[in-house]
Amino acid sequence: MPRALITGITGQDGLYLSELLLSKGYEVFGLVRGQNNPKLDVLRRVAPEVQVLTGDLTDVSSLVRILAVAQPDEIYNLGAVSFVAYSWENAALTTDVTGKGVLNMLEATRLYAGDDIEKVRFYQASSSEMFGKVQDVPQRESTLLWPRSPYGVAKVFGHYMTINYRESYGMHASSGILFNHESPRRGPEFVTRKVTMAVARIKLGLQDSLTLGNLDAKRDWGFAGDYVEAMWRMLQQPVADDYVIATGETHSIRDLLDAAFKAVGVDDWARYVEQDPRFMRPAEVDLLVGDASKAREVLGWKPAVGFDELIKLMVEADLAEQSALVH
Ligand code: NAP
Ligand code: G4F
Repeated sequence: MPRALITGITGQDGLYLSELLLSKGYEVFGLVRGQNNPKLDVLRRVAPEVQVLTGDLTDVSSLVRILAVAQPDEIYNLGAVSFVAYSWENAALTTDVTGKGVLNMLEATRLYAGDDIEKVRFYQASSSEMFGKVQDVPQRESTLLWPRSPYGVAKVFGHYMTINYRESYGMHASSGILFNHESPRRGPEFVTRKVTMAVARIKLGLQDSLTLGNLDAKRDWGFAGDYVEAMWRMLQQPVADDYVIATGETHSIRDLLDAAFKAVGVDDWARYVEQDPRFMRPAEVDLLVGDASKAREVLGWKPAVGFDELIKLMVEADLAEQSALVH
């Protein structure tokens, strides 16, 4: 039975990846932060077979201890401060967790592997946010990185450190440069879920309006369930490498509003939506759209869920969740 360790297991991707690995017969260990993590209940409900180990990406000794217990064949480093807007207000924390946390995990992995570096495979959750002020359209693995947020800068550090461990020590370390991916498990602070929750609540008469920031930014949005499959495929390759994972389609926040309100039969959403500078960012990433042809050719990966279907399924999940709360 292969053994996997996932950091960030209580997050959106950690939950989907746990389900995927368990369905493939893996023994799954998850690093969980904090003495009473409120998201642990969801993990226990979704994937009760996961073995929980307590630690923190900023605490190297906890990582060394966890690796000694889990003895993993594969490590998926998904843990991060992942909300871009928050990263300006908490730049040092974001640097410590999202940036230096990757180095901590790589170094703990190197110590764990000892003389047998081939015994373990490492996945780093890199991000399309690293492209920032984009230098190519669409963005691919070779596109120059130009991050626009403390989060993006921290991800660039982790990305290059992962490449450095591959080149310096021969570690099987791969980075997935994942474009935005969403689901009903997405945190409510991210724009897709903020919109689908609000639309569901407006439909149910629980809320009157929705306040957003920049409506013109464009993102390449896919379904998280499809994207964790790509992570796993990367670690099954004979040689480690970096891959863009994306749908190749881009949509604005306005398109997102069209799709979400359409799912509840509303064509004219303008009367429900307000804008507030509070939700604008000091520096915006205007346009993301990825070219995932390398992943398609080498990994045989392609997304199954399209944009309209994704937003509809998120609205439907939020309608069910919000109605259950009131009834
Ligand atoms: P998420 O839902 O925000 O989950 C982040 C996870 O990181 C949570 O489990 C969180 O645990 C954990 N974490 C935070 N601080 C930690 C620390 N100090 N030590 C250990 N764990 C810590 O993020 P996601 O959407 O699943 O994304 C997974 C990864 O992919 C992240 O690295 C993210 O930056 C990256 N990524 C995401 C996307 C996307 O569109 N979703 C795209 C590209 C890259 P708590 O329960 O303790 O908060
Ligand atoms: O949903 P978002 O907060 O996601 P963002 O910043 O693109 O980051 C996500 O994707 C990255 C991959 O590219 C990940 F690495 C990262 O961890 C995270 O998962 O914002 C999307 C867009 C932005 O342009 C933002 O300015 O939506 C715009 N937006 C407009 N109004 C808003 C809002 N975003 C949020 N969160 N809230 C608003 O009210």
